[in-house]
Amino acid sequence: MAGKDLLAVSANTKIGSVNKPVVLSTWSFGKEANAGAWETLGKGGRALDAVEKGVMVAEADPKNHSVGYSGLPDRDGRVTLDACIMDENFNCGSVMFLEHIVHPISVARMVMEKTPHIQMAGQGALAFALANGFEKKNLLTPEAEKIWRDWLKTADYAPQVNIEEKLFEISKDPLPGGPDNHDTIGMIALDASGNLSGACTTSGLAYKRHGRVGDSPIIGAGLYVDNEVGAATATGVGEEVIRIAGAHLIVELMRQGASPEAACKQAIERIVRIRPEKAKQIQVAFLALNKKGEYGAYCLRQGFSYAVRTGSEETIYKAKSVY
Ligand code: SD4
Repeated sequence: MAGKDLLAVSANTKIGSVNKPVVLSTWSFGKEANAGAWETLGKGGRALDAVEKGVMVAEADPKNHSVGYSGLPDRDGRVTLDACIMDENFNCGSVMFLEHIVHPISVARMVMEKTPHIQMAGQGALAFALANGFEKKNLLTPEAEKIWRDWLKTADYAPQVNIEEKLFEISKDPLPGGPDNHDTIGMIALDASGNLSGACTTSGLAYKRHGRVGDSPIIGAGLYVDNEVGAATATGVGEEVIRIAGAHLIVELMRQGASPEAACKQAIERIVRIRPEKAKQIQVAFLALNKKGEYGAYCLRQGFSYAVRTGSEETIYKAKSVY
């Protein structure tokens, strides 16, 4: 990432008028995804279309080993994907534990629009996708497979009480590409009509147990949108996000008057309060946007950045952190 556009602040200040359209995404790779979203938002298009198109950029990127195609696999070598999407009318759709599909976000949207359901998982979700024209593809690229095979050399498959602790210690077990290349993309947007939507998509924690599902496809945890109030999304260790229903919590805090950054901070502080020891060892980050187009973020550990696009301006911010 270019150092010059990495600002050590984490909230905009345009209060009193609505800052729209605007789109923000987790991590610095969100910059390319925002550009994808801007093709829709910049023309006055709908936030829902923008966030779907935007995160598809990350899902298809072979250099991104944490989302979609070329995501790092679970410990059995299987790439399993989680994604969800939510619009301005509380419509939402989700897929989890989905294999072989490059764009899980579009399957999630199809669940939302073509079924009476919200969540679909595993083989059933795959069958639904294939029946609706999605193509089956091997998502494990040679590069991701090599990274996994290198991990296997030291991986301990024997069941242990604290094996998850070991896997979650991001700082001790950095993934290739550095600290900005290991996580979910969550994207939230406010369109020219003043409507909010969001999308969240991931291959989840690398080397997770086969069948593990994180926060990213859980409405209210990895993503939540209330068009009267705002939207929030999450990245990091999903178990801790689910435990506090993170994205929903942040939206409710904004409803009570908190700024986006203050709401994210309170959610992070709740994680610290309920799991103080674990909180020191993992990363969780939240990103929020309110109805006025104000945005902000907060994270547990230093190192979380996020990308914001407003008009022709594209900025990568570094979020404030507890540790
Ligand atoms: C998850 N929040 O599955 C997602 C992404 C992740 O390290 O694994 N981040 O928990």
